[in-house]
Amino acid sequence: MSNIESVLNETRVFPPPEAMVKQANVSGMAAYKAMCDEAERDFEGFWARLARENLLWSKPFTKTLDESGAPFYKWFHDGELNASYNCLDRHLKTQPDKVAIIFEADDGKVTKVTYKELYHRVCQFANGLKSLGIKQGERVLVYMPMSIEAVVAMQACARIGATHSVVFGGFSAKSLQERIIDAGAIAVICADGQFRGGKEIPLKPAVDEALAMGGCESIRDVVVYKRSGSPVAMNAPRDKWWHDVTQGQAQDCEPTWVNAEHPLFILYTSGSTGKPKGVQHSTGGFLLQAMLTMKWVFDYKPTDVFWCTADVGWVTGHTYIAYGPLAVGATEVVFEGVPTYPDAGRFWKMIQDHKVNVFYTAPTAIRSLIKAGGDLPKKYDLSSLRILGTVGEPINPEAWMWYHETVGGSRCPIVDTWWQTETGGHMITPLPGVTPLVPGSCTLALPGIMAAIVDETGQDVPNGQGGLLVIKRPWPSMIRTIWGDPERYKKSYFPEELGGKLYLAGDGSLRDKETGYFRIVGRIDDVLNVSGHRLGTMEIESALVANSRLVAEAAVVGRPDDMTGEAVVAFVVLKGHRPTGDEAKALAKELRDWVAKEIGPIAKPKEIRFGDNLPKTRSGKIMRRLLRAIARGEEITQDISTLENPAILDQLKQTL
Ligand code: 7RM
Repeated sequence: MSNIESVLNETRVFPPPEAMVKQANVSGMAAYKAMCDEAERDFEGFWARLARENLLWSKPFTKTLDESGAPFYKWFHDGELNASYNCLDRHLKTQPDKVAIIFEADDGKVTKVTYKELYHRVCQFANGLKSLGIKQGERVLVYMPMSIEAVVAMQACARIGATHSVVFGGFSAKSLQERIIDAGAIAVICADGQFRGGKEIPLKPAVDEALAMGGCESIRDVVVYKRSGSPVAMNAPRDKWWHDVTQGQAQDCEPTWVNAEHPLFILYTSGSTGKPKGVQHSTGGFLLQAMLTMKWVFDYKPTDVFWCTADVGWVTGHTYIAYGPLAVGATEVVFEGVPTYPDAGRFWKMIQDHKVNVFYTAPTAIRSLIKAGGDLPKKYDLSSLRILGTVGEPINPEAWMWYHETVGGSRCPIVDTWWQTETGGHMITPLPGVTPLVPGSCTLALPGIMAAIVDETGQDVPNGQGGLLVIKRPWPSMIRTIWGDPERYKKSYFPEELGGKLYLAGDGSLRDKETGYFRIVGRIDDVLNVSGHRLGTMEIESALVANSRLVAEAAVVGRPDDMTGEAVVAFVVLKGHRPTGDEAKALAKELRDWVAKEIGPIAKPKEIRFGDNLPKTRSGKIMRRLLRAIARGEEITQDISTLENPAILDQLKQTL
C-alpha cells in the first residue's frame, strides 16, 4: 500500500454558487448532513422511507433489508413492482406529451418521442417479445446502436420480466458468443448496423458469426432492427425484423409485476481473471438509486434537458439513459455518433441546439476534445448548462479546470461521480448545491453509503493515508451476485482477508486530512482503465494466447497515457523465433487485429513487444512489476536477483 499516496496537492476550492444552493433539491451542507445522520441513526428506516417515497409498488414491501444470507443481501424483497411501469406508466397522466427522448443521429437528424409515444412503443415491442414466447426470468441479449430502440428493447424486457444483458456494440463476435453462453440467453435483439463518425458499422454479421461459433443453441430468436438498411443475411425462422415482430401488436401491455430482487439485468464487466463477470442487478434497489441520484446529484428539475453521453452498453448508459432519467420523468438526449464528427464541436453544438442543462461525460472525452479543439466551446451558446458531470476514471485537474471554465463558464458545479458497474449508481460524489469542489476529487459519499478506507486486514486507516476503498454496509443498488458464480462474487467483493463483511471496490484511495474528501488513485487489481472502459489484463492475455498458431505466452500491463488514462502494453513470446524489424511490425499488427476480433477494438494493445521469454521468478511467476516499469520506460530499480533469465530484459526494453 505504500505506493498509494497522493500524487496531487490540490488546494483550489470551488464553493457551490449561492443561487445553486438556494434552488437545489439537496440545499446546503446541513441538509446533506441531516440525511447522512438519518442513515446513521436508522439505516433501514432511511432506505425504507426513500423506497416508499420514490418507487411505485404493486405490492408494498414489509421488510427492508434481509442480511440472513450475507453477503447475498436482499432489499425490499417481499415487495413487488415493475421497472418499466415506474419509468413510463407513472408519467402517462401527469405529462404524456412531454418529450422523453431527443434522439440525434450520427448525421444530425433529430427524432423526438413523448412519454406517451415511448410507452406505446415499449408496450408494442413487449407484446412482440411475448409473441415469440419470451418469458419472465429468461435472458435476452441486446446488441444495439445508440438509439431510441435500444432503450425500448431494455424497457420492453423489463416490462415482461425478462432479464436483459446488453453487450456494447464495439465488442466482437467472440465476446458476444461468450456472453450468450454464460447468460444462457434465449434471444438476441440487434440492429443491421450502426452509424458512427459518418461510417456504417455492421452489427448483425457479428451476431451471425457468434451464433455460428457453436455453444449458442439456447438462442431461439434474433430480432433485427433496421437502422442502416444495408443488406443482411436473415436466417429463417430464427431471424425476424423488429418491424414484423411489432406489427399488429397492441399498444398496451400489462406489466409483469416482479419481486424487488428480480434480476433486472446482467452486465458483463472485467475482473482480474480472464473471464468477464456477469454483474447481476436487482429491480427495486437498482431503480431506487437511479432515481435518487438523478434528484440529488443531477438536481433533476422538470424543465431540465439531461444528456449522458455514455453508450447503453456500459452501466452508465443503463442507469443514466435507460432507467434513471425516465423514472424521474426527464427529457433526455440520446446520441448515436461520436464527439469528433463532423468536428470536435459536436457536443457543444448539441448542447446549444437542445438547450442541455445537465451534461454528463467522461474525462477521456474531455481530454480528447481539449486536444482536438480547446477553443471550440467558445463558438457555441452554452448558457443553458447548469451542472456538469464526469465518470469513469479520475479526472486530472487541468482537464477539470478546462471543463469548468470553458464549457461551464465558471458557473456550473462539476459532479465527479465515483461508482462502478457493481454499485449500480453514484456512490461518492459532490452534490451541486452542497459540496465545495476540489478538482480531481470525488469528495464525499452519498447519504446511506458507508464508504471508508482500510488496510489489507480490514482496519480503518486515518485520513491522509492510502488504502483500499470499501463500503461497510450493503446498499440497495449493489450487485446481487455474479451470474452463475456466487463463489466468485464472495471472493471478489467480500474477501475473507478483510473479514468477509466489507465490500471491496478494487480501487486504491485516500481521504484528505482536513476535509475527509476521497481521492481515487486507481485499481488495485489486474484491471486497466482505458478511456473509462474496464479491461482485464488477463482477458487480453487469454485473447493473445488463444492465437495458438503464433503465440506461446503473453503478459499484459498498463501504462499511463495522456489521452486514454491508461494504455495497453503487451509482451509476447511467439512460437517461432523472436521477430525483429518489418517482420515484428507485421506480426504486431496481426496480433492487434486479432485482439480486436477476440474482444473488441477497445482492447487492442497500443504497443506490443516481443521477447524470447518473459521475466520470471525461479518458481515461474511472471514479474509484472518489472514489465510495468519497462512499459513506462522507467529505470529498473527492483531487485532482479530472483529472476531466472535477466538477459531478456534488454530484449523487452526495445520498442518496435
Ligand atoms: C461507472 C463506471 C469502475 C471503475 C472504478 C474506478 C473508475 C469510475 C470514477 C473512477 C475515479 C471517478 N463503471 N472510476 N468513476 N475513478 N473517479 N469519478 O465507470 O465498472 O466501468 O468502472 O472506474 O476505478 O472502480 S465501471
